Amino acid sequence: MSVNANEKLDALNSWDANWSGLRVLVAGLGLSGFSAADTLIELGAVVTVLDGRDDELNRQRGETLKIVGAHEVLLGAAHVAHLPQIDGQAPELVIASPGWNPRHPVIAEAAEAGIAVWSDIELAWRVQNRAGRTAPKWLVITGTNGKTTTVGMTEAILQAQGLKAIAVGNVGTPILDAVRDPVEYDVFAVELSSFQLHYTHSISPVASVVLNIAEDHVDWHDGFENYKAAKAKIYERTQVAAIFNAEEPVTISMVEDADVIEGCRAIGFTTNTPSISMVGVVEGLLVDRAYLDDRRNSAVELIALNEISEIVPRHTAANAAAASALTRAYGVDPEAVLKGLSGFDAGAHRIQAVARKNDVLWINDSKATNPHAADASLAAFTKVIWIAGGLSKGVDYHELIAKHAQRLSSVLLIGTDIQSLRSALAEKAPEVPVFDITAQSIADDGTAPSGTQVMTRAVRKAAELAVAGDTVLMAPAAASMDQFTSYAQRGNAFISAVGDLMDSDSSDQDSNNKQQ
Ligand code: UMA
Repeated sequence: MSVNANEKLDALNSWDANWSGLRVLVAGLGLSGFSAADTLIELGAVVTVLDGRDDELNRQRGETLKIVGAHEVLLGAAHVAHLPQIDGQAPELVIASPGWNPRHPVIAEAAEAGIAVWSDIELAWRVQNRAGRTAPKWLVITGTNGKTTTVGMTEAILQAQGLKAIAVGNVGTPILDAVRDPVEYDVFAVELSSFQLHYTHSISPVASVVLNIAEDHVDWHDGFENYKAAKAKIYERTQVAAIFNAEEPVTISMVEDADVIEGCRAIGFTTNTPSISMVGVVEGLLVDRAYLDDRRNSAVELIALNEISEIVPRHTAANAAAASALTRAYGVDPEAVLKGLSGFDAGAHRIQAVARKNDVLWINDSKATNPHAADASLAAFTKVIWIAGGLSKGVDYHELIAKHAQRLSSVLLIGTDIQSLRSALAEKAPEVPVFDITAQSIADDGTAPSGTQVMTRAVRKAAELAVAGDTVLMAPAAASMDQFTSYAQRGNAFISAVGDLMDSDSSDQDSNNKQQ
């Protein structure tokens, strides 16, 4: 990119800047792409939208964007082989949706040509500055697991303080929708994925946190080191508190290496007794030793963990500590932390107890889409029939299996991409019976089963195997997209199969009773 082009983009740091005529390619017509394109059209840019999928939904979205003034909408595989031109010239800016990795030909060609590639988050950071409005403050959250829970807790605490706050970003609400909302928000609780961070370059949050780091999305980033580097970007330019996980040294070094704003403090969170400048847990109480003057000698009590929920696994306590550290950095009162966390509902598909019968507990943890998340839920139970497998995203399972082999009664494999899981089980847990439920569900004529059919069969098999004291845990350690449309659909398939099982058990019982 020429110096002039750079200067032009540098000047585009508010809603009121001159975006008019800027040639922008928006890569992706999903949630974030649609929102970015719509915003840029409103700003007067010349917007071409590109998506490899030419389906009904994208055609509808494309039509809508054309009506509001998109320059061109390009749909289908043929269009994504190369960087398209806009009005016969190269784009001046590319907005990349999170699903587009840096090796995608369109993104790679843009980078090669020196064209800036931004996330929708970067665009939001710039355009939130607007004459007559006060830009919201940002509290930003990333990590391999727990992001969505933590961002929800953060939002709940901020709202309990009486602030206008909203959870945005990877959690599902595109941040640009909130920026353009007539509501003038005081604070954004922003969940950032490693993909979004990769394409984000200038945000300066009030407080930032990396909750934890484990192997995930290695395919997208082309390696674990790149994934970590993307996560670490969250700490750059933090103003008040760069928050690390005191139990994960890698997050400490990320804070140490970050170029923060002068005066920014390093604050820890932990599920153990907190040192000075940390939020942590003492005798079942979440306490703050960071945001008080006399932190050498005292601590502020925030909430008893059992007021958050009935079962508080370690990672939930960690998420609550992180959310407290973020919001206290913004200046919320301890009472708001108590009120926000005690009213918080973690939602479905996260270590969700679905049924308990004959001393067998059925748990849906469909949100466990990688080994790190599955590790947390396996650790919460002693004797487990484990339903696992899906789209593995190139991760390695040996460590996870070695750690939990003792607690596995049997493993029921679902998913189509289970080779790495299967070989880790053979090597690290050779005694544990493994059933390939997907293979068993193939029809006589060779037709592949649906995800729901596989899940139903897995649940029935688990019922056959379960004895008193077992937990049937559906925590796949893999993404769902090979057999389902989302982790939610996978979780719902499990819940409904367990529900059917419970119903059929009770009707069996009814007919037995009648016969007697
Ligand atoms: N596409 C292509 N070619 C590609 C990749 C994608 O044409 O190589 C197209 C797709 O056909 C799709 C469009 O690009 O129509 C956009 O897809 P996208 O996958 O980038 O998704 P969005 O709909 O914009 O949603 C994204 C996040 N998706 C991903 O990170 C994959 C959503 O997080 C997020 O909620 C949303 O932006 C709003 O910010 C989802 C997610 O799975 C929930 N996140 C991962 C996670 O949490 O682990 C990171």
